[in-house]
Amino acid sequence: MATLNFKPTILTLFLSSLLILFASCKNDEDNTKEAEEIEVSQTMNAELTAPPLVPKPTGRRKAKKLVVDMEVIEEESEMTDGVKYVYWTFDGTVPGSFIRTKVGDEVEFHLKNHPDNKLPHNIDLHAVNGPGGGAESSFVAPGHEVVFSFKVLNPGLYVYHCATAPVGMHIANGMYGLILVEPEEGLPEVDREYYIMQGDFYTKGSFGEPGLQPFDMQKAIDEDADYVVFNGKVGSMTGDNALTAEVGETVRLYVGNGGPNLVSSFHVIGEIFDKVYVEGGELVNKNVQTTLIPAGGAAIVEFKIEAPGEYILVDHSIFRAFNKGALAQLKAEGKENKKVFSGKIEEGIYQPEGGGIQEMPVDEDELAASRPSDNPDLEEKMELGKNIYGRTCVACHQANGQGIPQVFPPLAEADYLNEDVKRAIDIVLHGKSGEITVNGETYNSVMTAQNISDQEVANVLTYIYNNWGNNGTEVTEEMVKAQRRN
Ligand code: HEC
Ligand SMILES: [Cu+2]
Repeated sequence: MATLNFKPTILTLFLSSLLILFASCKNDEDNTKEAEEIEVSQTMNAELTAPPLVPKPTGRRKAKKLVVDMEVIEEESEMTDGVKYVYWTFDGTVPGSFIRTKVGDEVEFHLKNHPDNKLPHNIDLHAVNGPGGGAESSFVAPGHEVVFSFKVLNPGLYVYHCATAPVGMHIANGMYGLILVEPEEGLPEVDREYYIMQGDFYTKGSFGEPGLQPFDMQKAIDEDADYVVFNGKVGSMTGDNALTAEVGETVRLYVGNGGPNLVSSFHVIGEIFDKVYVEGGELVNKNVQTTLIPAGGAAIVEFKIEAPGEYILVDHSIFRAFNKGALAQLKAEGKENKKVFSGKIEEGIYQPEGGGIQEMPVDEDELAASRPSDNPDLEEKMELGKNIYGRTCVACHQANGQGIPQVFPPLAEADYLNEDVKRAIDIVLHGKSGEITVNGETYNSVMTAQNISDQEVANVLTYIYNNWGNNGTEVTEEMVKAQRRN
């Protein structure tokens, strides 16, 4: 009996798999075909948002004629403290406004080029089925406006960018953004959504060199980036601008990479991506630590926040994170979940290397202007110290001196600090490595010597000692000089 049944079974299997194969091929073709056939009901102005915000989900709404209104703006802005750059932008931000559509929408795109601009621009949307992604039809000179339209057929997260020659230069100056095409039924609901885009920048001066920095074509050709940043500048999402979420919430990040050159190894320190829509398409991967985001590509990542604290978003090509700016923060508030957090996290905490981590520029003019009187009073010292803290120490020791568990020791209510002021001065002057214990936790990492004047050391330490529950020591320039001689 068994042998008799064998052949028909195999044959049935074979035939049915053929059928499935055939059906699924047919299905794929049908998808865009069907999308083409979707009727649009009304006209609606697209909600556009500046990063890191995302427009409202399309939910169950029907396909519409969606009017997108964008303006190209060339403007000077800040790359990092004391460093300026002339950005070319869609809507005045890097990345440009987030566009949210759904399959079947007919997008009527209005692209304006501000009359104060110097150059023509255009837009190539990767969500477009058509030559140049709209580039040819959207070429627009300063003081003009063009209109073109397209129907969105394929769901996914797509990059748009300027494609005017020299293309690399327009992208390098910040001309990119994301357009999301939701499936007809919409994406599953989540609690928070954010918009993040990485980009590499090439400047005449090296990282942190103050002043207005022009674009450096040769470095761009050599792919030798001075800045690798999220959302157009160093610290766009740190400190007061950090992303936020609450414990128990699901977070969805729309992550793009404008390039022009570098591929991003996108990672969140302390989290695991529950879901990744690989390359922004339909394929969902689960339980991912680091996802690759090509230049001119994107990914959607989702995770649930299990424990409160700070999560650090990085390009895990890690020198880019700690030395070129590719670092952002997500702060999660809520109840401790000891069970989850005392267990192992994804890959252990990264042991940062000391070398020039986030070494912030010193602007000589700014310094001169802020030179205090010969005998600054405590209030003045606190003010100056706060500035220095914000410029140099905050990157590691964090906004309220709380540090980062296992990586950067706290300066708030820190027994190690309060025990010995000479030792603290020494650490700022000469750096520190080897194991130390602060508030019962051991740290074994490297702090590089801080390249700041004696007076600045005095001010910043005075600020720290007179804050966050520390013992109120006032550190004088003389005390620092004495340690410097030691
Ligand atoms: C690049 C990251 C980084 C920067 C910037 C940095 N530190 Fe640190 N700091 C560390 C690390 C790491 C340690 C622990 C070193 C070890 O494990 O031996 C440390 C230790 C310390 C300590 C002793 C431990 C404690 O908690 O009291 C003090 C004091 C301190 N830093 C002050 C400062 C001050 C002031 C600044 C700014 C002027 C600063 N640090 C900038 C990384 C940094
Ligand atoms: Cu352009």
